[in-house]
Amino acid sequence: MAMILDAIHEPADIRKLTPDELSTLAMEIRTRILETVAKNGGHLASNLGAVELTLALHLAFDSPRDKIVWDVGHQCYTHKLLTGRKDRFGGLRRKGGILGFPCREESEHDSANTGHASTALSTALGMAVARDKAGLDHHVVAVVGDGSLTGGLALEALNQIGHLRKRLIIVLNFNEMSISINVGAWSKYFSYLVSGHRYIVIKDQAKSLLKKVPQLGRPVIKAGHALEDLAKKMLFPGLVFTELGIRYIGPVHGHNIQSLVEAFETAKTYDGPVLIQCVTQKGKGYQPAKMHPEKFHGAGPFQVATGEPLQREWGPSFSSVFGDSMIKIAKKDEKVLAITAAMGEGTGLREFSEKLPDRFFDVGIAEQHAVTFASGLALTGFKPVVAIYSTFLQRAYDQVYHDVCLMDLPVLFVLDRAGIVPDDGPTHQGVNDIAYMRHMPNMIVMAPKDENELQHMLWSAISYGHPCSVRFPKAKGLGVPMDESLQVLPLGRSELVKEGQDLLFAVGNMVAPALEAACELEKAGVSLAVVNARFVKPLDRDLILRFAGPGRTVITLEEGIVEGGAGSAVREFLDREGRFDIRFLSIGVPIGAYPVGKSDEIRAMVGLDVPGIVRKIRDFYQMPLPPGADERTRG
Ligand SMILES: Cc1ncc(C[n+]2csc(CCOP(=O)(O)OP(=O)(O)O)c2C)c(N)n1
Repeated sequence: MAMILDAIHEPADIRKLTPDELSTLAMEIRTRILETVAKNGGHLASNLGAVELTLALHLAFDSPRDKIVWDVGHQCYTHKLLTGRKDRFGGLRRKGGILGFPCREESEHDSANTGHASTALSTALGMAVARDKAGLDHHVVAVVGDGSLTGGLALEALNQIGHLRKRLIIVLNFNEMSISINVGAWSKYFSYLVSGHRYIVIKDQAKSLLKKVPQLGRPVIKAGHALEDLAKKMLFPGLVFTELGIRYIGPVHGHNIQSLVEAFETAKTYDGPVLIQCVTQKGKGYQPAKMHPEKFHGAGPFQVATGEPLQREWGPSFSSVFGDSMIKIAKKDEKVLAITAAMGEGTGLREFSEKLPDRFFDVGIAEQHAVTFASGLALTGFKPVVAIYSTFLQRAYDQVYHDVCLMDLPVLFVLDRAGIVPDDGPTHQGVNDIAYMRHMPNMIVMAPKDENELQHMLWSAISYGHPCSVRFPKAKGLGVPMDESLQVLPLGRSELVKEGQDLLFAVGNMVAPALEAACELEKAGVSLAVVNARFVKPLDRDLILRFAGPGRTVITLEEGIVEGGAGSAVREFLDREGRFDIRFLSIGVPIGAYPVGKSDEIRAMVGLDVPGIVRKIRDFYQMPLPPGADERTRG
């Protein structure tokens, strides 16, 4: 059957449609998103909630002339379908396919590459200032969720937006959710604006009051922004945005295309910043996602009929081992508290939050605040555990340095999604944390080789009494037996996993492939001792020196960037010790090589799978390839 979506090649095509056709198109888009995400995984609930909003944006604005800036960008699937990427949509988040986030290399309609939250307002303001400097007149529209508006960066932008008063349109996609229920005073305020009886009633009263003024009447209500503003100001002295210098329109029904377009058209007439609060529902149109928006925020493949995941997870993930260990640890030490920045579910802390609600803090999408909040707790005797994905903690670099490490405070940073991250593309790769953590003063940097070691590392970190970081990948554990009781690992001591002549010093999840590679290389006459580093800082100096005799080879292996990473740490140490007569190879992720795909596909692409590691080491030893070797092992 012919679909309306088939005839949509660019945003202008939707402007020819009747209201009924637009409603049908919205349904078709929902079906396309649902079917694709059910196969490939992705951000389902947010995208289902933003279909009408995106259609209305492309009806009211003229992209790419007008700039639409998506915050996070996880809700951009409809935008991708409308802007010439419908035929590539089946390859969403797949190797060689299109990204699940805006990407300038894909389309001129994507005005910025994004993936991290709370950036849109700053980017949009920069664009508005640049537009005015160039004497141009297009619109700049930032689309931001109520979750992302809790981020400090967004609030900093609001501060300058209210100050500069540039012509800028902020579309607030309000659904009362971040990934889980949105938290905090902001979120309460938005809810008040929408459902607060007082607002609706007073707004209606204001309108009828205005209508009753004989000289003014209905036309003036539409045109008389100034008067309405005056009335609003008188009636709503607490209207935060208006008082900041940003006009407020709303609340608008976020699934009614006509209401949305009307609001956007009104906003276009303003000569200054304006915020439109659009009320949407996450998961709209698909019952399982509506019922469990947090489960379908970022979902793996699932059955459309039931919403049940296609791949059953066998065995615990590192995240769930972290969550379970935290409950154990909190029972042993009452000073331990858990902090997350809007990622309670993803970091495995949900059960902790239910069992120990008084010891759990979700601060919203506010990584910087999470760290300094932890600092305050640590300064007064608590032992906070800050669980943040590796890529998102980048944002709090200075807080880790200034508020925790310089004061040598006992804060534990638990970096989930460290190393190669599947599906989400460059913005989500967790490859920088070893480099950004190891030069922090007083910081202990650790990575477990398996899930059993993870629980001991967490407990050790609590016992050391210094800033610590523990990193692990988005992956299931190796299925090793779990010890009942928690042990404190000797600080700065590595573990020799396999004897050998030269040293292969592997970090965290690279220990298992290192062992496999070493066994493979053994057959080719290369004898490598495999060491589980455990600590990138402090390094196990004695062990490294044992292998660093003249003419010997030291190889490091980590799932992080080479520059500044664990390999750099070992190399710098050997240099300081004057061991210049060794051969040294550092294997890691090349900077900027962050393709999209499954973790194993990305590892193969950057040479961090077993054949890739074997190839690199064999090349290093300049050994000829054995006959019939896997093609991928050729240089
Ligand atoms: C700095 C940062 N922290 C955390 C995340 C993970 N994250 C992605 S979307 C999201 C929730 C966003 O909520 P909101 O902006 O309200 O959008 P919604 O999905 O509700 O439409 C979070 C926490 C991120 N992308 N960036």
